[in-house]
Amino acid sequence: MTLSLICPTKDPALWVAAIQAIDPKIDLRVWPDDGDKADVTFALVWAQPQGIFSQYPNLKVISSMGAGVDNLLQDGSISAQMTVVRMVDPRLVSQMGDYVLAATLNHVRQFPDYAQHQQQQQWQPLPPPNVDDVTVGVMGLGQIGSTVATRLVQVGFQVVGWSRRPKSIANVQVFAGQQQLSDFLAASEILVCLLPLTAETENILNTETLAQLPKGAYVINVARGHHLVEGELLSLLNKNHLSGACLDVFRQEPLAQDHPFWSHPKITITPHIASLTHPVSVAPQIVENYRRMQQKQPLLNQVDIRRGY
Ligand code: NDP
Ligand code: OXD
Repeated sequence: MTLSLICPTKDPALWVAAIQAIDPKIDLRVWPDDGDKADVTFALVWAQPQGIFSQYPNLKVISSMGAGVDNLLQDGSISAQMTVVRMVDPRLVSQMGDYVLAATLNHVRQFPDYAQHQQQQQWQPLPPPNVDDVTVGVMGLGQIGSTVATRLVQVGFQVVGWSRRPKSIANVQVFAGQQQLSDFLAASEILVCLLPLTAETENILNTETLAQLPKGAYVINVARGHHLVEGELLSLLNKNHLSGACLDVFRQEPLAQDHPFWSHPKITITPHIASLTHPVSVAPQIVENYRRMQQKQPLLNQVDIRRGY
């Protein structure tokens, strides 16, 4: 039994070291030099070449190196004998909370306005808003979204959330399903997207939904670029229905050199760094799943392939 790392866009060295530090006996190989593909039963993957899994006749477990599995699940070579699992990393969740708090407070305390005033050497105090007068809407209340919502509550924001199924989170008003989406949007003065990318959520941030946000709303997309219809966001910003956006993810990454987002005065962009899986933090769950696979036990953090997350 062999574990192969298939991650052409990541440096595998830290992952290999983190796994070996827990269990040096695991036969660990790195694609493309992973020897006889028939030995490989467990693949740890990120941005794998599409179609690659058909080369591995005995592959049982495909473990995403990240939380999102949208790219992975598009791979037509995942067969019925393979189980897909993903990372649930407390460190990644906490980093995402930091990012969303930074973006919300940066907007609420008008730092972009003061940056412009500074350039013009303008001493111009603006009325300081209170966080408890601002409602933040979190779309997606899973491992990450529910914790982010709680962090926002702790800072003092009013918080509403939206998920597929109803749920209870202290001090968060939760809306569920398509039938409650409009009420959720109408309440969200700052919208944070933390949905997985699925057939149902692709393009969910579009004219129809964004226009239902209150006038002057601010949009933070930290989920996936394909949630957002970029031209429709630009149009609502240019018409002043939206006051700004903070975007960490894009339909095409890296963002094209001539993309209008680079220079738009109301858009802040970061290069898909809102939070990153940390190999040392997730190595125990990888090794645990490898052991469970060997002992034919249920795996941790399984993905429902049909549901798409
Ligand atoms: P989870 O799978 O734990 O949670 C997903 C949430 O979205 C659940 O609350 C689910 O509802 C809800 N949801 C799914 N589909 C729908 C739908 N059609 N309508 C309404 N709600 C829906 O995901 P995570 O919290 O772990 O991660 C979320 C995403 O964050 C990842 O998929 C990834 O794309 C992104 N991400 C981005 C990073 C970055 O650096 N920018 C880093 C890490 C993740 P329910 O609870 O009812 O099932
Ligand atoms: C992830 C990501 O899904 O980094 O983990 O986007």
